Amino acid sequence: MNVIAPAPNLRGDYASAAPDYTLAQRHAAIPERDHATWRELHRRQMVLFPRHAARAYREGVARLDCADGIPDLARASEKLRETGWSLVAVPGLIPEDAFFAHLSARRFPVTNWIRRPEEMDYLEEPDIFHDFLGHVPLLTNRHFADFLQGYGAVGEFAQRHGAVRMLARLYWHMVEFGLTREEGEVRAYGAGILSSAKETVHATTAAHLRFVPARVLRTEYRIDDLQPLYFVIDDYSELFALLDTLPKALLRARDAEPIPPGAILPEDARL
Ligand code: HBI
Ligand code: FE
Repeated sequence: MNVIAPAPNLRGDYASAAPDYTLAQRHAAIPERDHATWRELHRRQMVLFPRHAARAYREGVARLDCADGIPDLARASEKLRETGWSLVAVPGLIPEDAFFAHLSARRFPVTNWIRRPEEMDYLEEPDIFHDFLGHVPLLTNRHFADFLQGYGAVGEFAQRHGAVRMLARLYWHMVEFGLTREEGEVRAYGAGILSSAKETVHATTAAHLRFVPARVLRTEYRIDDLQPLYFVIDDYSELFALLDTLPKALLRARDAEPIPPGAILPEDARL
């Protein structure tokens, strides 16, 4: 109880959260107008997915079957049994150590509130639409699900070695804004892309670079605009495979010069 918000301007109910920042979702108490906001956001994104979203993501969305309103997190967790993940409700952004601890225990923190109707196109904090429709579908994919747990487990190392920033870049460029290639077509799987109508259309037509882990760990990002540049994998197993060498790669990235957002280097492989 009496947990402190990670930043004073966050809108979630941090006072009701447990020390691990979880709280009860209270699904039955969600007002109808919030379900209506969900349905409209969901409908708008579904139209874009056949053309822009990766296959594994679309399969996950179908599995979750959540067009009718804000999902009940306990019931949705049952659909993640195969990959061993469960969903927990949180008030919003939580401190890094708590976030990493949840991921390394295969618990995905989902914000328990949804945006206001005037924020359909953009809001600064993640809400349940971003957290759930953006992130949860890929938790049905074994390689991605294993990668995300491993990402969380490396968090403690990163904190001890002053490399959280580099680790956060990996999350940003791959978990939030990652793309993959399917039969020669670039498709989105990142949550920041697929929870935003504008970014969904932009991402598949913007500048693309082949995913190179060391490059991504050095690449800074902006949080207030469409991304100028995206990194493309061929398979989710590439993310899992990089975990073994991630601690060393974080230290190298920490000691290297950062690359500004959108910069293209002579050695970069454009797609
Ligand atoms: N908390 N709820 C929530 N969601 C996030 O994506 C999140 C967070 N806290 C910290 C954080 N992300 C990042 O700083 C880490 O990925 C590094
Ligand atoms: Fe996110």
